[in-house]
Amino acid sequence: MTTFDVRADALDGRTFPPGFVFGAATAAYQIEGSVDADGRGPSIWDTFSHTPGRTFGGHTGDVAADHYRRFPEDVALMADLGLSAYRFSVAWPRVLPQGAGRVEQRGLDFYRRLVDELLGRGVEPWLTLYHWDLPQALQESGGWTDRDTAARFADYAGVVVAALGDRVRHWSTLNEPMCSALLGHRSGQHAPGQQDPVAAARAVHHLLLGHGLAAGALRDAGVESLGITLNFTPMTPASDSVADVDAARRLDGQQNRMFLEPAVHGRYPADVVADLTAAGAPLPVQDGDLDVIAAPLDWLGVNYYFEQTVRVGTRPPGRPTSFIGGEDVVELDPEPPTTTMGWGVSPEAFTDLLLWLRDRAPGLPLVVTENGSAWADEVDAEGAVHDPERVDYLLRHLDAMAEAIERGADVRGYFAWSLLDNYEWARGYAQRFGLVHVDYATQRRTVKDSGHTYAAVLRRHRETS
Ligand code: IFM
Repeated sequence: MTTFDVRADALDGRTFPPGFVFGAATAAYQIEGSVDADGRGPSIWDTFSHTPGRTFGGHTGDVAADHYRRFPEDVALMADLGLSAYRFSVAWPRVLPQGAGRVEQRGLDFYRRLVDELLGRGVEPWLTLYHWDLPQALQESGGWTDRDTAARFADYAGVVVAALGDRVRHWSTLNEPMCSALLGHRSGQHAPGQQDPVAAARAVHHLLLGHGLAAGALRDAGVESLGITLNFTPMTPASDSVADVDAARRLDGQQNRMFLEPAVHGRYPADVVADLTAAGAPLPVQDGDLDVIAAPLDWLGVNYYFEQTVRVGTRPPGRPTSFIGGEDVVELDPEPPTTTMGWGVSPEAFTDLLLWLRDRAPGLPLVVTENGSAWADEVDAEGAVHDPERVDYLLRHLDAMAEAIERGADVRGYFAWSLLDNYEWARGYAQRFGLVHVDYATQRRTVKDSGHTYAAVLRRHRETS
């Protein structure tokens, strides 16, 4: 038995349902590089990352993990790890360089080659249409604040499904619309870097409308496994004071329920509607929109990293809130250990979240589409990457998920974030989330201890199910 098998034994007594999908996830702008290749147009992330002062060290996704050119090597790594699935995103500006109109066949061909490589290696592709890289041309006409962008997204979905629908079974519309809308338009930490509550509320609704319209296009093309990925952060009040409890309610409303409830139940939560209206940033809902947004789903993608404790108070200078009307709410620093992102480690909250979703979205299968942690990894003199903190995080979260499954949460899959170290948006390359280390100077890949441990867990699952 290897060291990694021994560590995987930490899950002893836990089994996962037969057919459970174990994979890893990435996103286009975070790994591909080759931003000028084969007719790709610029995205809002090219613009943002090239704007001085926006990202850590001025880092951009220009080269990233060079996956655009190295994808066969990366797919071989996935197969070696024993992954049954790979979640990736398609870059809209590779397919439609101007966001609409002319289709760039070379962009589609790249994803067809990637998908064929995956299928050839027995790795099931899980495709996400939008992981934050809006074509810059659409931003010029308002981006997600413009209702028309939702229709353009549906057109793009139709183009991609026409090209890849014969070989990709699992489709997701959006990744984490909360981040696109609120980090992109309220706190300005993400592209397009706006700090405008009215724009943020408009982006929320148009992203969700785009999801619903794209879901329709995918269904029309015969897609039978369709989801949306939302990022959930459980919000805990720092005290039982009325003000702190209300602060947690408000942030929970915008972080979690504002996206879940329309997508699953076709309604915005009444308290969130009231909060946004009171803040002068109403959701621009038109007749019939919520029916479109509530397009039937086959699964809900769940991204979970940490829980957050909040209280009312004065925010630290230079830390704009991500929430509309959240200027009086402070996010507390978590107890150690914290990841290099500054996030806490709370597997129990993961179990609770999955059980909460079991009750909030009854009958809807859940797929954990992201879960992972960033630590300061280094390749040692023997060429190994020992990342005990990530091994611990991984095993404790798998255990927490198994606990939720035993208690009735219908979880069908788990994708580790991330396959590779990659471009962590505004935090640049300083944050390493990969199961596989990337040396950005040489692009050399090294499987970390966590990658070996995950492979051992997957081996055991195959042997016991
Ligand atoms: O890297 C991101 C990913 O793009 C979206 N979900 C969270 C990850 C870690 O921050």
